[in-house]
Amino acid sequence: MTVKTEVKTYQNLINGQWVDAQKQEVEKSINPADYREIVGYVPLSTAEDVDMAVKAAKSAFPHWSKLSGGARGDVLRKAADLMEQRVNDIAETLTREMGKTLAEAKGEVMRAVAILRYYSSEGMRSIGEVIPSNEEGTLLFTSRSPLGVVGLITPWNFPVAIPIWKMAPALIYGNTVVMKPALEATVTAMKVMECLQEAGFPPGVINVVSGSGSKVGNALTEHPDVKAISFTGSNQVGQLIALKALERGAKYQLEMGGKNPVVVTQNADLELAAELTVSGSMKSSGQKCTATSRAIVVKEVYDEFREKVLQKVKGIKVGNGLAADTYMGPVASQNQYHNVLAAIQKGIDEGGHVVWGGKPLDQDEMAYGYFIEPTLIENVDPSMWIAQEEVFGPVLALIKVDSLDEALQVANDVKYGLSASIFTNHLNEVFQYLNEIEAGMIRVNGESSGVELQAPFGGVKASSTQAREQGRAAMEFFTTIKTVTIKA
Ligand code: UN1
Repeated sequence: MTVKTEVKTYQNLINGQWVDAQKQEVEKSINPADYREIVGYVPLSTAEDVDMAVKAAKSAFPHWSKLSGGARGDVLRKAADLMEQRVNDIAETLTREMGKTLAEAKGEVMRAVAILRYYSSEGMRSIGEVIPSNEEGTLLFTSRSPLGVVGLITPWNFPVAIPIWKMAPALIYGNTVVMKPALEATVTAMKVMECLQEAGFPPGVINVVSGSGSKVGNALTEHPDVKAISFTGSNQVGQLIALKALERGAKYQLEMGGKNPVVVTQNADLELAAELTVSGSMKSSGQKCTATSRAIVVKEVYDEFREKVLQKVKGIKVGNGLAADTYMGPVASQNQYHNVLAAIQKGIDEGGHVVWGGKPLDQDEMAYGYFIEPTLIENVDPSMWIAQEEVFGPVLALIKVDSLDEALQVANDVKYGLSASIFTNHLNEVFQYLNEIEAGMIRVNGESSGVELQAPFGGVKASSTQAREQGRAAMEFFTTIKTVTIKA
């Protein structure tokens, strides 16, 4: 990789203008595949910047919320077109800033384009129901109203799709937004915002303030004019947001961790199960809240499944995500690098046996990046740290069980409940799994990660709060119900 010399400084978007942070401070965003490369400088904002953005969003709300849903949708559609035209540039920036492969990055940008198109028509769909009244000559119905200014706090692992999947429904239902993208992937998020800004939203409808969670995220969560906070990220931060939001009566929506299982029974297509377990655990270097982190396999097929997974993992090409033959890029940051390696070490210390991987990679072009080998660990007891806690890295724990009953017990014996897969062609096993698994997103003969944008997304237990994202389910969070009675 050549080290780029011309580095751009990005600005916040407030009230329709690109502006520096009040304190003029910036932070560098670096390429995890080659940390000598600075992808851009991004503003380190403070509560003052947040306040300006919230004020702008608040003044933009009366006009934006009164526009017809069709008119709001026109702007979303225009943003989708602009983003589609820039797919290559945005995807390349995403790969350089966060590390995932270019193919995955392009897929993510196109997912965001599809989300914008999906929601662009949402403003013309039904937002209520007529309910028969018990009183004569009376019309009783519900309608949905926007909340006002909403705050969106988004993660670095999907810096294109997640801002859009929060922003598109927030906007189409008539809210105005202030977003704080994750600092590690702000350049990518800003390129997305350029498309939105050029699509022609009235000033103040969309605002972006870049900076740290402790300053910008906090200020947004605590601001009295922010009516709701939608957050995707860690449980630790999510809990703080929930407490603060609850205290001042703001609505909150949290999407947090997962410890997602794949269950494999003796009735599984083992080739398919192995292939999708490996892609579910290793794509994006395992940095998805929906990533597979445990393969729970019945003893009859354990050895055969293990061998198939091992062969596939051995064949994984790790490298710079920009190279066409790379399957797995680096992890996203130095922090991630240390955390993932420490998690692997914990697995080993507790008696786990590394079947493959487990070490950093630093030869040749990987010398200056945060590369870690795809890692398979077995001899994992369900009580071990590595079987309980989210690693958020390319690490798969193999757990051998006696039966589907035991597999379900192990699968459910964690604090999380986001996504879960089963591989089997036996109908009874499918139904037992659907009935008993504690998860929000369930796949039969499919990968645990990946979502369809028109369907509700979210988990149970510590993974999510209950208001779902995406599809029409997003309406629940981004609107409030008005029940209306009209007497003639
Ligand atoms: C996916 O599986 O493609 O932060 C999406 C995350 C999730 C999104 C997963 N909210 O990883």
